Formats: sequence, structure tokens, C-alpha cells
Amino acid sequence: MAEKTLFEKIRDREIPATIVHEDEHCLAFKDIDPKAPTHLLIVPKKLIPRVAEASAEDQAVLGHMLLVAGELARSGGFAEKGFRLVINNGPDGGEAVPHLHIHVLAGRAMTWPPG
Ligand code: D5M
Repeated sequence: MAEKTLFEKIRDREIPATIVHEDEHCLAFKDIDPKAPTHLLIVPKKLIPRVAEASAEDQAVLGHMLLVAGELARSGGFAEKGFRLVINNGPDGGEAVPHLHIHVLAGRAMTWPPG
């Protein structure tokens, strides 16, 4: 059996994390190396390595994760001021953990283009 990803270990409570949301499809927790005053990661419970490897059967969970991002923005009080969602895919995309995740960044003005 393949070694669990870091985020599967967080899902299975083998590694501690500050979990702020959990439901049957995904969980959200604080990024350990925050790049903004609020920096959360939304992770599917099912291992999908990256967007480029998602398939049609993942459509519902991927859509659900975006809705969770909106819920977290509203409940966290940063929906009105704004926030940024980021998904890094592959080496040039800056992906470090091969388990799809949406970064939720808020609490400061973001710049464009991203680095
Ligand atoms: O982002 C991977 C992200 O995962 C990066 O922002 C740090 C975060 N990270 C790494 N280890 C942990 C733990 N243990 N808890 C919480 N967050 C973590 P990527 O898009 O793959 O570069």
C-alpha cells in the first residue's frame, strides 16, 4: 500500500493540525507556514493528487470544496473584504504536497500577478 500523503495523515489524525472544518467530503485546517493573516487549506478526504489528475467522478467534491471556501470566508468574517483561493499544480505551479488542496488566503491585500 502506498505511503499516506501528509494530508491523509492529518485527515486520519496521525499528524496534528488546527482543523477548522470537517464534513464527509473534505476538511480545512490552518496552514503551518501562513502566507497571510488567515491561511487555510481545504483538502478532499479522498486522495486526488492534483487538478491535472482529477476525473469526472471528482466533480462533486471539487465543487463542494469551493462552496466550503465561501462558507469559511463568511464565517471567518473576510468574505466582504476579499480573499484569494490558490491551487498549485505540479513543479512550476509550486506544488509541494501531492494531495490536492485549495489555499484560502485573507487578511491582507493580495498583489497581482502572483510570484
Ligand atoms: O502547499 C502545501 C502547503 O502545506 C504549504 O503552504 C505548507 C502546508 N503544510 C505543510 N505541512 C503542513 C502541516 N503539517 N500542517 C499544515 N499545513 C502544512 P503547496 O500548494 O503544495 O505548495
